[in-house]
Amino acid sequence: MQFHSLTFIFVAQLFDALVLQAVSHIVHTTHIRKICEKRDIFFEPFSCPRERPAEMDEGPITYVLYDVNPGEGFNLRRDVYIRMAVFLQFLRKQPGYERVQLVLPPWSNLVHWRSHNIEQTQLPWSHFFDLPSMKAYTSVIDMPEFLTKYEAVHGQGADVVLDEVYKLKHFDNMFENGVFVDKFEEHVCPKSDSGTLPFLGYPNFSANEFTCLYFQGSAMLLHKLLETYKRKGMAIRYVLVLNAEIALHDLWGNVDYWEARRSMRFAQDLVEVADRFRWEYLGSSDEQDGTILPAHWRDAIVRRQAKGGDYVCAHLRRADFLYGRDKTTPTIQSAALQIRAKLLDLGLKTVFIASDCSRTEFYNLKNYLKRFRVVRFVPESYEQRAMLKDGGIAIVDQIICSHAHYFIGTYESTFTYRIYEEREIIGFPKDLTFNTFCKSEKEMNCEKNTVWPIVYH
Ligand SMILES: Nc1nc2c(ncn2[C@@H]2O[C@H](COP(=O)(O)OP(=O)(O)O)[C@@H](O)[C@H]2O)c(=O)[nH]1
Ligand SMILES: [Mg+2]
Repeated sequence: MQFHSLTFIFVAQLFDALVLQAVSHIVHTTHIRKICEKRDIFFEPFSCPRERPAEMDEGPITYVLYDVNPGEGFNLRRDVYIRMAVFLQFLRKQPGYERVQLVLPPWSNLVHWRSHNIEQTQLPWSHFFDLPSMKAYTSVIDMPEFLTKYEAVHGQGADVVLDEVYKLKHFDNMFENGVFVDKFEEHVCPKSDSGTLPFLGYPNFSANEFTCLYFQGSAMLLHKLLETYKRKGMAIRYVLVLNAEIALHDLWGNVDYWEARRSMRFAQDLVEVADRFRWEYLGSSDEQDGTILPAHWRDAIVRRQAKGGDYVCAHLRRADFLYGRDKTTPTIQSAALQIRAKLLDLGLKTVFIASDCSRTEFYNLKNYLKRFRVVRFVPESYEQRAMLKDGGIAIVDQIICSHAHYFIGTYESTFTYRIYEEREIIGFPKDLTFNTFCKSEKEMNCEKNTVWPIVYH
């Protein structure tokens, strides 16, 4: 009798254990994603595919991802990064955000990238920039690094589920009662803004909450936005801001701006290609030109003694500028005449042309400048083009222009503005940098680009 009841208890317990295991398995397999995503403290230890990293116990982490209007070019995107980086530096000092990380949006088939026979999708920032240098300014991570971190918590190959996505849009009336006040306001999302779009170009990204907002103000207003929608007890929070270009600079051109800007050094591979070209075709090197920079951007000091290589650089923006900005963009002939006048004035014989012009336009330009050397960077092989990509070729152009003795750029081109900044960082006298083409060589007093000189602490 006793033996039987013991057997019964044992069988019953075994049965219970099996049922429990089966149930927990069902919970495990069917709710694994949901539970892990919600980071439920009770279920997490036995439902999440990997152990919770120890670093998560040090306080909540917010990942701020962002993207820019798809039509925007490379150099405006660089400017949006500065707004976000300066904002992040501020945010890191706010309670609860000490461990915030900014995630860089990959570069994908930008409208101006016209080489269709090379692969240029989802390029990380490290392809163009020196990430360790950028990290020395603020907590910024490239997308591949983010994906690795995400998988470490949610399991290998896990789809990325963002907690919140905010799509920003301008208010219809920005100056209500004649004043511009910082504010944001929810509105009903138009059908085209549905949350199912591939975020950042990744089909496996989705969102728990998708909110459409009218937004006006500086990037600092994003702090209020994060606070407004914050939920209690989130160990990790994934937020994506779409159309981040709507958020403005807090103060454009102040010390914070320039610190973030100085940290954006170019990737070493690109610098090497540009340096080799400078040496071989322009006889220019940092030693000769007085353009050596300290190894770390933080060690730079105010200087304006850079001499530059013995050439003029002209950034001649064509393509869409010929339509959108035809009133301020010169013809090839007029640009040639303006370059010629400057070469004669400076007693120089060589001009380096950075341009998105066609081959015919370049041929014509050369014809107008027959007595001078007209040089342009073209990748030496298909392999080099495929390695650099269109974005890398543009950066090589920018580096070469940044080292010229004299620079002249295109009115209202952000490509030109980024070269101005680079030359300010290198330390050229202002008059060798802040020059702008006029529509015609006859009106030398045309409207010029704004001068934003560098400032240091
Ligand atoms: N390689 C090269 N590409 C250029 C040059 N100028 C413009 N582009 C291309 O055209 C794009 C222009 O867009 P963006 O960067 O927004 O500058 P913006 O439109 O001039 O303000 C660049 O990103 C390049 O892809 C140039 O001098 N050299
Ligand atoms: Mg543009």
